[in-house]
Amino acid sequence: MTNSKINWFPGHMTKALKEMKSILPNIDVILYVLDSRAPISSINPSLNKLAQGKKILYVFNKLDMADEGKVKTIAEKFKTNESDYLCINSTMSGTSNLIKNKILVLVKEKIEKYKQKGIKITVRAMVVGIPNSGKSTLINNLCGKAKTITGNKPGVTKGMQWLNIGNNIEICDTPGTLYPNLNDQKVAKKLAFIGSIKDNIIDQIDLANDLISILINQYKNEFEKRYNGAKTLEEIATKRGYVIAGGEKDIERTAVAVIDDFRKCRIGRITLD
Ligand SMILES: Nc1nc2c(ncn2[C@@H]2O[C@H](COP(=O)(O)OP(=O)(O)O)[C@@H](O)[C@H]2O)c(=O)[nH]1
Ligand SMILES: [Mg+2]
Repeated sequence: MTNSKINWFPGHMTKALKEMKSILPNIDVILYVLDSRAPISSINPSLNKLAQGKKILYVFNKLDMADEGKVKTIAEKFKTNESDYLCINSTMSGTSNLIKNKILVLVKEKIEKYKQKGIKITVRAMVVGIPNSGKSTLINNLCGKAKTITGNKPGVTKGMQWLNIGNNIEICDTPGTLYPNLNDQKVAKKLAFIGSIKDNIIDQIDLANDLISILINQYKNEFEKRYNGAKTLEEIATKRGYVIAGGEKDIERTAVAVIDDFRKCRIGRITLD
């Protein structure tokens, strides 16, 4: 790995987690949106501590861009008594019912318990995840023609709205943004590859070099096919004819192009854990 270090303002994370902590008592299920191209890196360990005892539905999102076999192998490990998973493309219609069904199964015991007392409960869910994981897309998909519910009901925090998505489920209209733990630079790099961390704080050449070494290691065939056997930024620049005036290779442009190829799935459907 190269030396350029990715930093983050820890203040963001502290504030987000504090907000989450105040809302969590009112939530039955957390919809934890992960980017299937780097699902393990999309997890914030601090939330897991806060979320102890809550039901969690891990949503492996952007499956259409990821290595499906690898994602499913990883996802299986997230199925416990307290949690389940779904691998989806949340831009597609039809995923809404899959999610609702999973939510109802996770909260089945609570629903049954109240049913025996003659009470029909409303299940409350909240969408959380790191920036760009697809939280807003998922909320839009779940809402359809949802009705907004506000008011002085217990459990309704000021300024927060609940949306009735049917099947006696309400979801919080604003997602909980989680900031990734960038103390681990390997995690930070993977999130930078998929575009979850703003490019302007990262050296693009370093980033592309790191991406290339991971891809050659894990997705050799796909990489060689895309770049016709070229293995370095220099070689790719030559193959592509990326030169600046004077005939010098344009490595910066090549780096940006490789990162863009990765993000647009032109190298293939890739998952980096
Ligand atoms: N291909 C694909 N793109 C998605 C998916 N979910 C979200 N996106 C795209 O990812 C980008 C970020 O999504 P957004 O919902 O704004 O993420 P948020 O920051 O977590 O709210 C947008 O361009 C979405 O269209 C998915 O399942 N597949
Ligand atoms: Mg959003």
